[in-house]
Formats: sequence, C-alpha cells, structure tokens
Amino acid sequence: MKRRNFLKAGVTAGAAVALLPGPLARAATASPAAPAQSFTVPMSVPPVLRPSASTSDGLLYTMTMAETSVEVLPGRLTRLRTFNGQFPGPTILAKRGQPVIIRQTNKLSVPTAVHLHGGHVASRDDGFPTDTIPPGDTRDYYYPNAQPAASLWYHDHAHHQEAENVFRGLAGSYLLTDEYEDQLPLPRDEYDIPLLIRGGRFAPSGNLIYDADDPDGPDHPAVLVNGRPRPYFQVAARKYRFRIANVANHQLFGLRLRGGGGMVQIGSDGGLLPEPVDVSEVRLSPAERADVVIDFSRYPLGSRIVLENTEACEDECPDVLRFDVVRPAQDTSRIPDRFLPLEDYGPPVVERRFVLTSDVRNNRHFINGKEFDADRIDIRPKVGNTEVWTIVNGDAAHRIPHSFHTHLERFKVLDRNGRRPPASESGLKDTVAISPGETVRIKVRFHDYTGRYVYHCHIMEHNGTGMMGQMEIER
Ligand SMILES: [Cu+2]
Repeated sequence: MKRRNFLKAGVTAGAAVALLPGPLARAATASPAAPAQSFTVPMSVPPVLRPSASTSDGLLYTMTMAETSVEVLPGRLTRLRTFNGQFPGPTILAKRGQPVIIRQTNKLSVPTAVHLHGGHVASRDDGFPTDTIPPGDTRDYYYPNAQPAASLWYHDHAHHQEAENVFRGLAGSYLLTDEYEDQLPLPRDEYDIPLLIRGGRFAPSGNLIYDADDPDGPDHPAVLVNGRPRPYFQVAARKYRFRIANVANHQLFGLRLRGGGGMVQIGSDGGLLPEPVDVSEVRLSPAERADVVIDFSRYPLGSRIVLENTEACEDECPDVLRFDVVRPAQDTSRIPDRFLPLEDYGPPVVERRFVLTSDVRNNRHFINGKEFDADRIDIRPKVGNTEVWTIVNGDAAHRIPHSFHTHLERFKVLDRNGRRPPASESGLKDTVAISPGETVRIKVRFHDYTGRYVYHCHIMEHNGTGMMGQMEIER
C-alpha cells in the first residue's frame, strides 16, 4: 500500500477519521501507550545555553546533534535525536546587534541541516534542505541578529529527513531581543517562558512511533509541552509572558484557558504586534508562534487553570497544560498600550500566485503543480522589491490544511478570502495558516540578501514530499 496522508485531514475533520481504513488499523497494531494522565509531571523550562566563547565574529555556541535517551513520559526513557542531549533543544537568548555563531556537530547517523526559523540570515547559513551536515561533520551557522526582536526557533531542515528529525526532537527556542523591547515593562526573566507544543505517539517502551503518514497520531495521544506530556506549571499570582510555538509536524492547536479567562497577545512570528490584542484563544498552525501575557493575579492562590486544545474537542477539549497558582508575587510589569508601527513595505511591483495541492493517493504535494527540485529555481525576486503573493489552498476536497512559510523575509497578511485578517495576524509573520479552500494574500519585501532560499508548507510531511519552492533573490 502506498503511503497515504489522508489522516492529516483529520486535524480539522476529526470525526471523519474514524471511518477511514488503513492507517488507523496500523496504529492499533502498533499498540501505542495509553495516553499519560494529565498533570502528573512538572513542566520543564528548556535551559538557556551559555556561549562557549566570545569571538571577533560574535558569540560562539556549541551544539551536538546526537541520539540521547531522555525521560519524556514519567519513569520511561525515550530515544530521541537531540541538540546537546536536551528535548527540546537548549534556548538561545540573542540580542540584536550581537551576532551569534552556532557550531553544530552532527553525531547522528542521518544528515541534518539547521534552519533558524524566522531568521534573517545569509543563504549559506539558512539550512538549505540539500545543504546538509553529513554524519560526523561540523558546521558553523552565522546569525547576524540584525532584525528586530522576535521569538524564533531552530530545527532540522534536511530534505526528506526533516519530518522525522524534528519529530524525534531536533527543535529549540531562539529568543531575540532588541533595545526597544528590552526597555518595555513586559514580564521578563523567570516570568518570560517558552512553551514549545507538539504531539507525539509513544510505544509502551517509551519510544516515539514515527509514522510518516501521521506522526502526531489521529487521536493526539500525547501532547508535549517543552518535552513533557500534559504537564503542570507552578506560577506566581502575577503576569507571565509565554512564547508559544507550535513545533508539531502537522497538528494545529487552538489554545484556550478552560472556563474562560482572557490572554493578551503581544507578538507573533515576526515580533511584537503594533498593539496588544485581547484574545480568548490562540490558534497556531505548524511553526506559527504567539507571544501572550496571562495575568494570574486575577485567580486566588491555589487555583488550577487548564490550557486546553480546541482543535480536538469531543465532550471536552483535551488538556495541554495546567497552571497552578501557588504563590503571591510582586508585579511591576505592565503591557504597554501600543508597540511600534509596522515597517511600510510600499506598493507591490510584482504579484505572484501559489496554488498548494496534494495527490493524496500517492502522498505527493505540489506548489503550482510542481514538486520541489533543488536544481530548479521557481521564482527570482529582486532586492528592494515588494511583492504580493496570493496563496491558494487547493486541497478543499481533501480537507487538508497547509501552513505557508517563507524563509528570510517576514510578511504582512493582507487578507483571507478577501476579508481582513484577525488582529492576531496584524504583525509581521513568517508562517501563515491556509485552511482547506482558503486564499490568503501576503505582502513581502526583499530587503537585502541575495541567493537561494526556500518557501514551503510547514506541515513537515508536505514540504518533505514536494510542497516547497526555491527562490533565487537577485540584485
Ligand atoms: Cu501542507
């Protein structure tokens, strides 16, 4: 039987999945471990990596990609592909104007390519899918950090290998700040926490079951936050900033505080929004990020507040994380009324159209009818030009969502099906959800770098099987 991907449609069509044969039966024979009970383990915060040297080119960080056994489920070890033995990888805290070099050594048995997602970096440092680090080799990636503050993340991007590499652990946070953000009275330090959210299916042994058709599982048997299953997190009764990232291969998350309770979204993929937005739910397609502030001072001490996933509700929406309000705290943080206006990209001089389609039977994915070919340049944008891209999800019939990501440059979302996007999409972005049948227009500007970069669907199994294009930016 050919590899099939229709279960991905189950992300939005949960009920229909149960009627489908094949992969579901295989999932059953694989005997996945019963979902862990919610809230039995504390959430961990990925440790911040210290630089190993300060060089004239920038701060040098050292990472090794290797197989490591890590306790993910309580009391069991999971064999993972890790950065520095950690799952998720260590957090990099970077400052605008202070370049970073990450020296990556690949001790895995598969090639890797490290991509700084949302990073404005030279082509040679972008982790081009075929520009890989062979097993045993070391490579330096140079990140100039010349862009505004943003919650970025790094992950593997080796062509055909990225989906499994990321599923097995190769992802981490890269939080870039700048002088403007640094002087804002937002929650900081131990009150500024990354939340990397994804699914995972585990065998009774504790090992992850990777199924290219359906890596997160049709029934989302485990949701991992910072590498732990449905953990609890003890918080003080004050404001926190959470850098939420959907690092799943294909799963969508709609994150909401059960029982109501608002959040304030202050940022998205490309940095701070023009102004904060009150939200009751944060919807994230794969690779999208949202910075939100939650004020726990409105809850009495002892309160337990569940963050739930509205994308997979039956009687109740599944648990993701529980915040336990355990101690009082001083709080001098504040959310400003507004942040900076977005850069003016000016009028577009080029318009392009990208239609995303799938051959479900053969698990092939296309942009404008073509599969990715590293030897073919699809578009040649010019430095200094602003372009409007119309992106069409042509998979309405299969009910397959897509998540469109541009490397190098951040874009503005102009409209969805001709309508203004929600305020949560009012900032600069690098990834945008495109629901089945939807048409989204974005405006992108090519500022400076020339060379080859990719743009693709960030559902890992889609870009790995064709839904990716190559641009060569020219002067
Ligand atoms: Cu896709």
